[in-house]
Amino acid sequence: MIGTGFMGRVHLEALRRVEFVDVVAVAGRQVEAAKKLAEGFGIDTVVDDYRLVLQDTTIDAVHICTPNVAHYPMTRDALLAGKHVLCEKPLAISVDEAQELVTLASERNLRNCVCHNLRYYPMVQQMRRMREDGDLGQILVVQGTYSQDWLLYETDWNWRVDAAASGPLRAMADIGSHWFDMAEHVTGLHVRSLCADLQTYYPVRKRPKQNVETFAGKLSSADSDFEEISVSTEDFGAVLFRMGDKTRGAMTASQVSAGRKNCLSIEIYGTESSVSWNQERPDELWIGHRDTPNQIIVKDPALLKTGARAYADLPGGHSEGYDDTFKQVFRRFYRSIAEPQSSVEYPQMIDGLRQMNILQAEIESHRNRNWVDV
Ligand code: SOE
Repeated sequence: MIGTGFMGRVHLEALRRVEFVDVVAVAGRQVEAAKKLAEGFGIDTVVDDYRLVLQDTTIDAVHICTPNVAHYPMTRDALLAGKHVLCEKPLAISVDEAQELVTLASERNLRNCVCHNLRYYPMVQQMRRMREDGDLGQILVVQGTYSQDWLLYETDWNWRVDAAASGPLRAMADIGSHWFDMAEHVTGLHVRSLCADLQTYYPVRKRPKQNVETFAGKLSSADSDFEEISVSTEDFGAVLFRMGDKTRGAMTASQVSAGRKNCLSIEIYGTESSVSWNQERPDELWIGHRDTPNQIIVKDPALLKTGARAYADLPGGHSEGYDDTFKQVFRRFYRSIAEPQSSVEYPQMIDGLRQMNILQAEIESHRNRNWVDV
């Protein structure tokens, strides 16, 4: 495990639920935090420099849960050391970095995953299987949002705000990439062109003197000492886009939407029927019809299509949520390491490269105020 923040802990907890996988080392620059995390999970090896464990031949794979700017160098070092790599999204901070990682992983025939885990809520897989079976017909419209409120105040801070750690984009890279990955995964279509409008509401934020973990700023005391920091990354983005031949869409990504805690919402309208799903009510799926009553399915394996049922471990009425999606990805990632011929049922670095292409187009479109091909 490389990285000991919010996502490092989420990965460690999910890994403990995957059969036949043991975590044997934790790497983190804040050694005390790394030691505390490792101790809690009974992990013996703790290092402050991840390169110290890459030469350990007993280690098959590494998870990279560090700020975005570190994804490329760490993934590259791990692939060069012959490790399979599961890297948090976004894969990198530029198309060139992402392309190099895709090529390297392919040349060395190493399993590689970008953690777009939100695909693996059971009802998201139900939407995908419905589309594959033709239940939606031809996709006409895709729309939605990924909205949060944890960076609403000028005193809210996290490494994601700082371009030096996050890369040039924030809301669009951090959560917009989840939304577009899901839209492409569920529809089976690719974004072909887009027009983006980004907004930074606080060009100066007040950074608390002490480190603030992801989402933890909401609990910090209001009178902490602050220092004023210039911010170039966006709080909000709106994107018009074209998918496939005639599918059209619109989405927003926001980290300043009061009351939306972690709300990915997607609506897909086809010529036969439509579906709508919201991450804050993950066990429900709305199905829209023109000539018959609309439906709401509540997650129950008995009601799901066979392909979606594989992502529901619990019976109807037993909720499966955010943490469970990581278990579903990791189970399939490690199965593909143990059984190299098994099918790859998780997002790979080629998918991460696609998201970098979309992000690069968003930067260009916003800067030139025009449509850009992806
Ligand atoms: C913060 O926006 C964040 O932790 C993202 O970085 C994760 O990818 C998302 O799953 C939840 O919110």
